[in-house]
Formats: sequence, C-alpha cells, structure tokens
Amino acid sequence: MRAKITAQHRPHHATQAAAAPEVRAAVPSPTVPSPLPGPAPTTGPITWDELHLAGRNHEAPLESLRWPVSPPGLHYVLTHFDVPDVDPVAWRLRFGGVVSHALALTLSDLRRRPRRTLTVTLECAGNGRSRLEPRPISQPWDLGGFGTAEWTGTPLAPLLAEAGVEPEAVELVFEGEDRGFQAGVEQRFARSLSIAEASAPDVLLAYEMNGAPLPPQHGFPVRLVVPGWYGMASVKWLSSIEAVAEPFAGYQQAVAYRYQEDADDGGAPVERIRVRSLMVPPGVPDFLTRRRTVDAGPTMLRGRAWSGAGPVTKVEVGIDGVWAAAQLEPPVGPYAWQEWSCPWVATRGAHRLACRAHDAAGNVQPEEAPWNLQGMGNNGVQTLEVEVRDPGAAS
Ligand SMILES: Nc1nc2c(c(=O)[nH]1)N[C@H]1C(S)=C(S)[C@@H](COP(=O)(O)O)O[C@H]1N2
Ligand SMILES: [Mo]
Repeated sequence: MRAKITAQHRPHHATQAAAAPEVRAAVPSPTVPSPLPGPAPTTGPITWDELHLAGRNHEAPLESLRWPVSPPGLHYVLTHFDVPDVDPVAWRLRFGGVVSHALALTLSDLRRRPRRTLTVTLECAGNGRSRLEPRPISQPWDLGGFGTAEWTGTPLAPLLAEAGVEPEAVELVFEGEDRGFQAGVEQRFARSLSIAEASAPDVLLAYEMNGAPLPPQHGFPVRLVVPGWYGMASVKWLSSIEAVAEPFAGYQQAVAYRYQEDADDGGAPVERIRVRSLMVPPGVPDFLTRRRTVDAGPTMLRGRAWSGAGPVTKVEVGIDGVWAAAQLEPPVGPYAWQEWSCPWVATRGAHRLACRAHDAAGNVQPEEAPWNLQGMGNNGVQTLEVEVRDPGAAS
C-alpha cells in the first residue's frame, strides 16, 4: 500500500509517525520515476548526507538582510554536483537545435553585446525545507536560501532572433558544464524555458556579479539569470542552449522541481518565487541554540520581502499574535527585494515575533505552506521567539 502524505495526514507526533515507514516501503511505479528513491521524508534527526549538503550549499545569515545587495560571500549557494573548472578562453556558448543559424559565442563575443545590469533577488525553491514535517531528505535549508546581487550580462532575447529559432521550437534547453548523478540518473544540470519565457527582455546571460567576474560557485564564466523564478531556472556554468520541438523531459525539469503530493503525482512545475518576508533577528543570539535576547525598550524590527509576482504590497509584523502593518519601501528594481521596518517597544518577558508579506497578485504568506514530497516553495511565515530583559541585566 502506498501512503499518501499531505498537510492533513502528516504525522505530528509519535503515534502517527507509523505513516513514514509505509512511504519508505513504497515502490516507484515503472513509468513515473520517483524523485526520491533514497530515504523517505523523515521526522528524525538531520542525516550525514544532509549535513554534507548543508556545508557545501550554504545559507545567507538572516542578518545579511540588512544590506540591499548581499555582501560578498553572503549570497546563498546551491550546487547539485561539483563546481566545474571552466577555461574562459576555450569556453564557447553553443546555441543550436531547431535554429537556422547555429551559433558558437566566445566570452568576448558576449561582452561586446549590449550590456545590462539588474538587481535580482534569487531564492532556492527548497528554502524552508527543513521546517517541513516529515522532512524531505535533500539540501536541508532553514530559511537562508536567498540572496540579492547585481547581475550584469547581455539580454538573451536578441540572440533568439540571431540564431533564427524555428517556429516549431517550443522550448529552449539550457545546459551547464557540471555533471553528476541524481536519483541514479547521470546528467548534466539542465533546465528549459518556453520560448515566450526565454524571450522576456530581462532574462540575462550574466558574466558579472556585483561588478566583478562571476565567482566560480556562482557560475563562472557565464550563467543564465531568470528574474522572478526560483533559482533552479538560472543555470550556472552555461555551455549550451538548444531549441527543441518537444517539451524537455530532463531530470531537473520533469522529475525534480515539482510540487508533488506523493510519488504517483506528476506534480505541477515549480516556477516563480512565492511571496516571502524575512526578519533580521533582533537582539543577540545564544551560540548553540540561536535563542535571542533583546533589551527592553524601543527597537526597530527590520527585514526584506519579495515575490515572483511582485511587487510586495504589504508586510505585517506579528507581536504575540497581533498583526500590524510595517513601513514598506519600494524595490530598488523590479526583481529586487523590498525593505520593511516596524518599531516595537519591547517589554520584559518572552515574545513571539513574526512577519508576513502580500504581493501585487493578491498572494499572502500562509501560516504553514502545503507539504509536498520534494519540500518545494515553503513560504510559511517566519516566527521567532525572543526573551526581553532589562538593558544591561546580567543573564
Ligand atoms: N549548472 C547548474 N546550475 C544551477 C544549479 C546547479 O546545480 N548547476 N543549481 C540551481 C539552483 S537549484 C539554484 S537555487 C541556483 C543557485 O544559484 P547560486 O548558487 O548562484 O545562489 O542555481 C541554479 N543553477
Ligand atoms: Mo535551488
């Protein structure tokens, strides 16, 4: 019997946890490859595999939300396989498939083309995954799978015309130099976009991040940047673009990055970034537990908010369950996060802080996002417990 885990059926405590082994025993159907042939979602402790992934694919610390552009090294990183070593002189970007003029472009070819800089907030689709219960075993993000950078490159759209993408083409497939196995499937990291999505004027072939050549971990020498979409669309170490007449069925498109209720559910594709706000944790943390201590008195709560269906129209701050509107700044660009702030007079004792954002499309962050098998798009509200004490009081 195949167990179906949904938000309603999730095991919340030990007596219901027996649902998990049923999932572990589930056999993937022969026609639908399971994205999770390894360990089933668990309520258990973080595994060694997850720890290794977490070390390689680091988070942005929440205090980095203070800066409008993520400071160097504080932008999150997510790399499925290894960071490839790409020779920028030998590197070519090949544009082929169903096109009338296949292209092979050098880095200097791209740099000679029209130059554009966009400030873009990127977020990993798995951000918040480790907060789901049961927890899908993958990169165990807490809340730090985000970053904002100034990406400079050349718009992709004019290249579609130059390559002469044929009318029968339905998608462009973007492939990276990096290679490895996922769920037993050997692959290069590859993702597709429909011709319409790829033709959007703000899709960039980026060769600079914050005014310098891309760092190796962010896709040197050239990556795609797809503003408004979760990070997986922004293929790093880009090596080829192929126009295809059939929808791309590669692993990272057809199997991974889907909102699936269970392994039998083909799922909806993960696309644009769901609305989210985050708060810079006030006060000071405890080293091990990260529990926060805040001095009593007036303090300013701050953070940033973003959405792939932006702009963000409202941010609310919750103090012990009572919500009030925060002051919200306009974005510095159409794809960049927005700063918010809210004064708070902290009184002695334990308090529960939260924030939630609304976007232009009418979406609002849920208290708890719907559970899904791959742990995607968890934009549930951030809550924070703090202990407020008299200023200068010894702890
Ligand atoms: N070639 C390649 N591109 C990739 C990835 C990858 O593993 N290989 N990871 C994707 C995912 S899942 C995310 S969230 C973003 C992360 O970008 P960053 O590491 O620059 O923050 O890159 C995307 N592009
Ligand atoms: Mo990601």
